[in-house]
Amino acid sequence: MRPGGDTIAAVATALGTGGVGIIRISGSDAAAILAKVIGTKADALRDRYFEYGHVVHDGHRLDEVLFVLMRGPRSFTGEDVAEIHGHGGAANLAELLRCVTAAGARHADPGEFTRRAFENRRIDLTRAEAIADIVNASSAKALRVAQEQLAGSLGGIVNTLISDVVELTAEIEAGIDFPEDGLSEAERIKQVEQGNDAARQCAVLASSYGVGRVLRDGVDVVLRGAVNAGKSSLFNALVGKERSIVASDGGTTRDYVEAQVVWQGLSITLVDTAGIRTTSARESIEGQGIEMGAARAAQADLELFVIEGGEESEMAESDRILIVRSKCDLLAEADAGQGLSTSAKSGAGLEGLRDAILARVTGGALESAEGCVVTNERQRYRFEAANGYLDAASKLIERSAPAELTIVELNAARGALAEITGEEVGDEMLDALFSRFCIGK
Ligand SMILES: Nc1nc2c(ncn2[C@@H]2O[C@H](COP(=O)(O)OP(=O)(O)OP(=O)(O)O)[C@@H](O)[C@H]2O)c(=O)[nH]1
Ligand SMILES: [Mg+2]
Repeated sequence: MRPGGDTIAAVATALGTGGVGIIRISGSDAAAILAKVIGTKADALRDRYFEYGHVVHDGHRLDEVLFVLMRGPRSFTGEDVAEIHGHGGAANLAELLRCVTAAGARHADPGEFTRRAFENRRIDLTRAEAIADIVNASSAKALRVAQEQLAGSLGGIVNTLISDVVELTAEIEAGIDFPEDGLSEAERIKQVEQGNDAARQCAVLASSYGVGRVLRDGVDVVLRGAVNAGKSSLFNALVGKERSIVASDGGTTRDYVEAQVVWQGLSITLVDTAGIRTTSARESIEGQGIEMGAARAAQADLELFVIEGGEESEMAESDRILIVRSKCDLLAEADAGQGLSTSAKSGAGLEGLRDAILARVTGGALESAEGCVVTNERQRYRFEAANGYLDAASKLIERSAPAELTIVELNAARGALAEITGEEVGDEMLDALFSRFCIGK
């Protein structure tokens, strides 16, 4: 904790043109710096009052602004926080920020405001991470999960788990202090169940990361297949506009083409790639395109392998490969081959394809993920670790092992959980975590 650390400032709004842009200042000199740039006295500034004025530098009016001072500890960072709402636009905000730093503030590091909020115990780590997720949310579902986490849903669950573990530890410690009381069989079974129950909750949360990651980051879905298979036509039909060039001669798509869609609130990046065929050296541009497509497909969450209806697929369907038959409108009778039949021309099968893609990338868990889900790997690893320790503790209780051994496991579980909320966490981890934030957050 470092309340009253030096005073930091940054542009808090997105850079670019906009009606209004905000400079945020936090630290013990926030009031003095605000007063200086506005041309007033610090004790004339009222707490939590939105006021009108001008930022003046060297007797020269820089901008007409609204400003507010929020005295700590009832502020976002827990310190004195000032905001100057000027006109948007990168040049104007850069001038205002220069004026604020000339008055004594230092440029904030990425995520430094949120880090101060965490260090001054205004928010726990799950809520700090939720702020970054809200800012970066690219779909409605990602936003909802992040908003729930900001509201404290995950932090609340972790705190309940921690108290359960602490309670179980206390019971077991009592057994060491008063061995003569002994532990009845029923009590022992109850303790095993408590341990198992907490372990199970940790396992469920850890595995929710599969859906959480998809909700937060969206997924990449790549269309691949032989030249002329109808990939670009299918891509355009799924995107809903003529984004990729379609032509009857093979080798039309060279570079890969990307487009973002949002289906059922989930962000999906569709990627069209160059058709696969053996190319001679003369056609090496196409060869490079094919290689780029293969590399892009290797990073994707799901590959749609497109084959023309009626043809045999040389590719086997798997967890990350979905076989899609194109041009089914050209077939006289329904195609009973492997994969989903579609037609970019008639639109047949497209709805089914969308559903199949969503089912694949979410493991069918999209709807059940309405509650609390884990959205980052850091949290997942800690829940997995806690699950392991709790499982070990339960097994020790079950076979009446010495209480000291069980307590070691329970303490480790509590430690792993406390790292999720940030109660027990090292500076290195905080540095890594907050450096991923953008400046001004
Ligand atoms: N009848 C019919 N023709 C289609 C359909 N989809 C694509 N085609 C035709 O098939 C040809 C190739 O389509 P593209 O979408 O360019 O195929 P591609 O797989 O992207 O081809 P490359 O980029 O060259 O590998 C074009 O002449 C399209 O009009 C469809 O659903 N029905
Ligand atoms: Mg193409």
